[in-house]
Amino acid sequence: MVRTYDKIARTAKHSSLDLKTYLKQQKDLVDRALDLSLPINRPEKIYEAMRYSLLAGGKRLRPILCLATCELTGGTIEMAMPTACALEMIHTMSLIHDDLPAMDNDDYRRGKLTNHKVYGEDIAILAGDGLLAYAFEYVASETKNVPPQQVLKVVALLSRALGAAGLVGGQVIDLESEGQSDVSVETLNFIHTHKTGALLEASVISGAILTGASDEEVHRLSKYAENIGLAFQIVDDILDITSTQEELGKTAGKDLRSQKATFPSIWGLEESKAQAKQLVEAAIAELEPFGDKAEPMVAIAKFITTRTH
Ligand code: GRG
Repeated sequence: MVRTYDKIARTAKHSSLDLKTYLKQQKDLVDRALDLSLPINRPEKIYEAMRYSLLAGGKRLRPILCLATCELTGGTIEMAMPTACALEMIHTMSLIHDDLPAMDNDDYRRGKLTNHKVYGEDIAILAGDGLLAYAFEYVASETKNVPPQQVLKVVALLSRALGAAGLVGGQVIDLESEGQSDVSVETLNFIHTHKTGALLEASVISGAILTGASDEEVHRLSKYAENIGLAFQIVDDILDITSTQEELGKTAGKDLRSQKATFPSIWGLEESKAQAKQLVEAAIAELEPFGDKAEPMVAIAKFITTRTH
């Protein structure tokens, strides 16, 4: 079946790279693909809850990164779209669970009420579980024109990024550190390389793995991801202080109120901004051997420090 997004992909090719236009085009592609990926079925309530959060907006940074590295290493949008969608399903499930009263207890996400505020805690937990399981089904059953061993590698990569070696582990240390006044930079780095960095890294690497990119290419992309992952989190901490709820689409100033250790609480705002800038420069340096083809990846790295939400 020729999916609608294949047709859009062909017309959405970027000529000279204007970051805003590029991000908008890629986001639109991803939004369409996500909408198609999860039709309502029985029991309607759970599909509605899953779609509520999946289609609630968001920057779609993780899928955009996956599509970009697939193209960068010689693949097509079509090859990477199921993985790109799965990354967003996984990210969305982690947001649903993170917002639950037992975790971060938040009422707003992506400018809307959180999933449990609309559907109740029981359904929100299940909506997250449903999205997580479906993400893997979707990669395995919808990826076309990619050798099976490369698809298998992506499945293993995503699983590792999610479990105790990734998101789950980072979240555990984050919960443990709450309310502690003496959290070290090392602990903060551990939390964020796992909680935020692992899935961003999987997003970057998965696009390249689908094309069978060389170890050298994957290594460079992994270093790029490590750097932008940390920069992304530092900026997230800065925005929690400097932005409004309207801009963020979620409760602002929460870190300060819950006395959470953040990069600005340790380094101050200016040093945090300088560190994020340095990390983005280091990320861009890793792309040098890719030449002009890496323009979108350079632009995405720059977006990390200029974003406002
Ligand atoms: C994976 C099984 C499993 C459990 C999840 C809840 C949890 C365990 C981990 C928390 C992970 C988490 C919520 C990390 C925060 C990452 C982060 C910075 C989110 C904001 O990302 P953006 O800015 O958001 O890309 P949008 O809305 O634009 O997508």
